[in-house]
Formats: sequence, structure tokens, C-alpha cells
Amino acid sequence: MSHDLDRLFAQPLPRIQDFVFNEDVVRVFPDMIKRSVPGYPTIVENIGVIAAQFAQPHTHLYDLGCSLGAVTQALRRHVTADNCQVVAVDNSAAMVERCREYLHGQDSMFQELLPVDVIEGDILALQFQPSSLVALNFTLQFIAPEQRPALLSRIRQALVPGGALILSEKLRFEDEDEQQLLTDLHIAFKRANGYSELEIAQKRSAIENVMKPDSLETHRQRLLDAGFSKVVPWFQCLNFASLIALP
Ligand code: GEK
Repeated sequence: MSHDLDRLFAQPLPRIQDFVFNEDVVRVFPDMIKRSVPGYPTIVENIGVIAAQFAQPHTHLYDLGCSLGAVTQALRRHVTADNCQVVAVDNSAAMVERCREYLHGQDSMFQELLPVDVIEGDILALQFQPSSLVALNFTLQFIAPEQRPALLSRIRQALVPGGALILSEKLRFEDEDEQQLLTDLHIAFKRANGYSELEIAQKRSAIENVMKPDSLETHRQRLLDAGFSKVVPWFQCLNFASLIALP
């Protein structure tokens, strides 16, 4: 399936609108996320590896804010537990449509993959089934901060003993110097991946109202408050990290 290079912010825009996951974004999304999120391919593949350690027979595995289903595909490459059902959810119709096409492609290439239900919907309104693995791969940061605790509590309630939540997020740092250093290094990462100063600046303006990163300390405390017993960071590259939270 073809996807294009991300040139969405390459030309000067008269007015920068808030970022939305529309068809233009879907078309360039694989290129955009790989060139913008340090460590993304490593995180995605290893979510599959980690999930295989937690997945239990007769449970659901959730990919929340699935976009084009990269995590779902990794789950299907690695998890071999019997009778698991993957549920991939996104509230962008354009993402869900293309995600279904990609998964159809995976189905036609490999046999005996876990079944997947791709749902177009709001993860805040989801009725969770008993689950051994929930992935929030760079999705929680797009949920309104006041709605994050309730979502995490509902995920915690759905997790069976021995299951896990994998939470990946862009991080904010409470120490100003640390925040500045990692912001500068992230800009250097984007520059090294071919983004111009204009693209970097316009994308930042578009995303700053819709994506609200938290600090690692905030994540840890909120997960503990939601009833998780342990929070284990397993990956960090610059200001992007992934955590395993155990019920
Ligand atoms: C990946 N996990 O490739 N309900 C459902 N979906 C939502 C909601 C919501 N309330 N809010 C945002 N989304 C993916 C990458 S992208 C991260 C995740 C990024 C969806 C939104 O439509 C988008 O597809 C996704 O969350 C965030 O591993 O673009 O930085």
C-alpha cells in the first residue's frame, strides 16, 4: 500500500489550524510518525514482544488509538496465546478505514493470525472486556487531562491478574534545563530526518493545543492512583518513553 512523504507543513500556511487526524494526515502518517517520534519502530515491535509475555488465553488485547494498526500488527506477529481477540479502536474515520485495509493485507499474507475487531469510536466510551494487554501507544497525550484518570481506572478494572498496560508518551520535564535540552535534541532529531525549520515550527503550533504531555512523575502517580501496583519504564529515547504498568 502506498504512503506519501510528510510535506503537510512544508509551505508557509496563512493560518495554522489545530492538528486533526484527517485523510491528509492518514496519507503521510507512517512517514510522519517515524520521522517525528524517536524510537517509534523499536517501541512498536517490542510492544509485540512484551505483549507475548503477558497475553493470556481467552482474553482481549486492546490497541487504543490504533491509527493505522502498527501495534495491532505487532501483537499479531508475536502473541501466540490461544483464543485471544485483538480490539483496535480509533475515533478517526479516515484512520480506521486505512487500518482495516492494512490489516486485510496482513491477513492475506499470513495464516493463523489473531482475529481483530477494528472499531471506529471514542476510547473514553469503550466497554472493556476482560483483558490481558492494553496498549496506549502515544494516545493518552491526546485525551483531555481531566479524562485521563477515569480512562486508566477503567483499563485497570478490565485487566486480569498477570496482565499489563503498555503506555507510550511524549514526556514533559519538570526541570526547566532538562525540558529545554530534550526539546532541542528532539528538534535536532526532526532536522536530521529532513524536516525544515518551517515544518518543525508550523507542526508545533498545530499540535500544541491538542497534545498535552505529562511528566514521568505525573504518569507514575496517576497510574498508581488508578490502582496499578507497579510502573516500570522499559524504553526512553530523548523525550519519548514507554512504560509497563502492572495491575
Ligand atoms: C501507533 N497508536 O501507530 N478515541 C479513540 N482514538 C483517539 C482518541 C479517542 N478519544 N483521541 C485520539 N485518538 C498509534 C499512534 S496517534 C499518535 C497513535 C500520534 C487517536 C487519533 O485519531 C490517532 O489516530 C491516535 O489516537 C494518536 O502506534 O499521532 O502522535
